Amino acid sequence: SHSLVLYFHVLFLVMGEDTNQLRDLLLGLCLRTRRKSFFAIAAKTYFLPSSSANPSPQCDLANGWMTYGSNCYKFKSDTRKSWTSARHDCVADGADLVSITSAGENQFVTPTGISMWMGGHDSMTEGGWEWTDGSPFRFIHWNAGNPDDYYGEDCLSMLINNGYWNDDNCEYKRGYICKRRGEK
Ligand SMILES: [Ca+2]
Ligand SMILES: [Ca+2]
Repeated sequence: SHSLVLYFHVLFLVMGEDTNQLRDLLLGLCLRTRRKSFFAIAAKTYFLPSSSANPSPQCDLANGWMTYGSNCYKFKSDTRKSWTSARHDCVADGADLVSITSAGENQFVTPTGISMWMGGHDSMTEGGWEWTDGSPFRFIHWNAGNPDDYYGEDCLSMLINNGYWNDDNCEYKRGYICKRRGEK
């Protein structure tokens, strides 16, 4: 796979410093192909933690953002998107899909109406779960029997009411939760 690495190295140089764009491209390729290891090599080489830092010190409450701890959250329960489209919408809003790092945070975001997408995925390496915003994947809250990779489920959704997690079909259209860091 030396030629593959060389190919992405050239691509990296061509795209200059826009590593976010390259990371999204690689993530998209991992989601669309079964040959994960093929693209994971390049992805791991250039996959930098994404920057969802919020330069503003407060959450934009007037536009539907909510505050929990030092972060801002927006619940998109009126629209349905695939995991990739949902993530793009969060990124366009200066955020990322939500990451969960504590039981309190999990409880805060637990939906009541419909299942919601979160930022967890194992599309790079099967079973290697990670958050799109680069948070450590330490706190876990799997529903019984999951993750089961049922027909290749690689994207993380949260079940209604109990807040347990399901590895889910990335193409399903669901509501979603965006999060951005609200520190000064
Ligand atoms: Ca999986
Ligand atoms: Ca599952």
